[in-house]
Amino acid sequence: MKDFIESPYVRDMAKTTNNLYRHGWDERNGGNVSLRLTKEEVEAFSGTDKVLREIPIKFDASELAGKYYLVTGTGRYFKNMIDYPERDMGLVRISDAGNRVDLMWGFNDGGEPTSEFPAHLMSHIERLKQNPNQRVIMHCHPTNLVAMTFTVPLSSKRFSRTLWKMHPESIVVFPEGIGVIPYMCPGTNEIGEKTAAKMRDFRVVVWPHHGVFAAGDSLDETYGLVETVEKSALIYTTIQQQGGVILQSITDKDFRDLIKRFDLKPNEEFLTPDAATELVK
Ligand code: 2HA
Ligand code: ZN
Repeated sequence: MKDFIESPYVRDMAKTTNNLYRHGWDERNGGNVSLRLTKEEVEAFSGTDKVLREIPIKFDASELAGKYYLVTGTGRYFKNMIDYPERDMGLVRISDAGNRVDLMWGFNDGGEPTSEFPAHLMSHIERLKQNPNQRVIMHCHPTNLVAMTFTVPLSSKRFSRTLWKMHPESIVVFPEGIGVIPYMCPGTNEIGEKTAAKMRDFRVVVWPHHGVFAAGDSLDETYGLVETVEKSALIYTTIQQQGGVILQSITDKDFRDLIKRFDLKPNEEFLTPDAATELVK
């Protein structure tokens, strides 16, 4: 039996956090990721069968009792995670009472889960209700999307339609659109609650002037979702640098063609243009 450090989960987490760093979306200790694993997946590797430490959490996670999460550590740099996985990430199991986690592997210098862990767990609860295959919550700071939160009105519809119009891939990859919450203090249960509420309808929730929370079935898929959102935000930013005058764009008729071609179930409310949310007048 291989040790947990040799599992594909640790390797994929190390690779993903490294990609997030190299993309410039997770400077210093910015960003955090959690990946749900099943009991069977954990038990297929050695070194995960005893509780190393009990770590209290400031949120009632009893709905997730017994579930396992591989999660990045508070204060850890994504730049380093690939070299020090056993120090900078940990495998935790939610206790039956939901008020602490059992550390099963990792955080070997005394570390603890990310400061955004309550927001992750609240989002996991909501995404599991929508789709039991959802396993990943990813928080990062994609530059162009964050920049847009200073210049574009903070409306989910406005952001969604603007990004959809930047590239045909956008409506294909996030047909439900993206959610935007007001600016709030990070690391609090309040921002976690607001984020999770939006996760009912969206896999991507924008934190204005800060970053994004994204959900998905796998690390690769969640990363790809953020990549697609950020690519559209980069195109938007580049348009502004070219003078900002839009002469032509992807139209609502083009959306209809994409919906038909890719058999999409888009957010109907966001499909209807209204004056307040239009990019191209
Ligand atoms: O983990 O990005 O929002 C560091 C952060 C907090
Ligand atoms: Zn952050």
